[in-house]
Amino acid sequence: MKLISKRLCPYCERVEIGIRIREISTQQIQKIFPDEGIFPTEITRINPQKTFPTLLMDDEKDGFAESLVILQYIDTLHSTGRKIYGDDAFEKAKVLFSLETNIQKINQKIATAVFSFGDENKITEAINSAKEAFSLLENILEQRKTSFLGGDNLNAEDIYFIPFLLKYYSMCLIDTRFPIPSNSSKCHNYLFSVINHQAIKGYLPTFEEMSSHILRHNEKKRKLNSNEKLTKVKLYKWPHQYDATESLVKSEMEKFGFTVYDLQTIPGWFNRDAHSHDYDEIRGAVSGCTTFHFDDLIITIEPGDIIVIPAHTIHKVITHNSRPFIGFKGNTKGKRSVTEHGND
Ligand SMILES: N[C@@H](CCC(=O)N[C@@H](CS)C(=O)NCC(=O)O)C(=O)O
Repeated sequence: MKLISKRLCPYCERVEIGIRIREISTQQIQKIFPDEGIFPTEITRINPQKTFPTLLMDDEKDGFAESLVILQYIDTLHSTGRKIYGDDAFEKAKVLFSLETNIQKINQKIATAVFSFGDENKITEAINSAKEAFSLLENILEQRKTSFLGGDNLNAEDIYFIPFLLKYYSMCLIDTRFPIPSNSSKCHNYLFSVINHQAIKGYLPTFEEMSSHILRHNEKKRKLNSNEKLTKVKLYKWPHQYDATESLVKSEMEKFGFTVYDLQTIPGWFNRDAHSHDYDEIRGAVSGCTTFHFDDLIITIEPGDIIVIPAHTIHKVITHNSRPFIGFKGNTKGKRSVTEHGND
């Protein structure tokens, strides 16, 4: 069989841990990491959700997905390792019962903290969620008095949330506002036993690898958000059937509620490096043409055009012709301030 996986994916890590505990050989299940983490189109018929992990049968014509379903399936395979859902139907039912109730709840809370990382609007919710998860986990460990949730070894209950727990701890290396259970807590001992377990140590990515992945992921998210801002750059074309003049452009701009403070002439072939302002900026063209270059958007303005650029939007201004450009500048504050961003 083939397990279609993705690096640093907590759902794939669940299956990875399961495979190690069950001692499933690479002949039985071979792990495949498609290039660039792109889901292979030839198997979308098998898993239209296109999620990792997906398990492909030997003939590669059939298969299924969902980490928890795959975990249950590998528990039925013939192999030397311990079962992860227990040895009989009663044990399995108890594990499933615990998963459906306590464990799912703990995982949801840890996952909330992990997935909201980097979003300042969600920081309080994320911190509270983590605290609640640790208090639930502490209670269960206290009641069961075992090293792991099902006894002396990892079972499906631990596997369910360990990948998320490890991601949480790697996040704490980056942002110290997130709570970590105290050294004397059961949660702390639990984590220590988990990271030293033979199915985990050396197999899952290290905290450092995970935290640098989280940082890269956040950087992508931040860029996406700033692109969203770019789509908010607005261009208003001259609405009249007579030519724009200095005073007409100024009064048109003032209709937007901006203070227009500067009539500027820039020479032909002008080239202004990347910069941004901490206020929404308005520009109105009186004569000539110039061009605003945003990360993924280029806008040329001609006489009468008005452009509104949201605060913190990085842009360059380039005149792609030899003629001077005359235009007004304004903002809601009435005074200018600028942040340079060089050529990056
Ligand atoms: N409920 C699914 C969730 C799987 C999932 O969301 N995987 C993520 C990767 S961590 C995914 O495939 N995302 C789409 C993608 O990466 O293209 C499971 O337990 O397997």
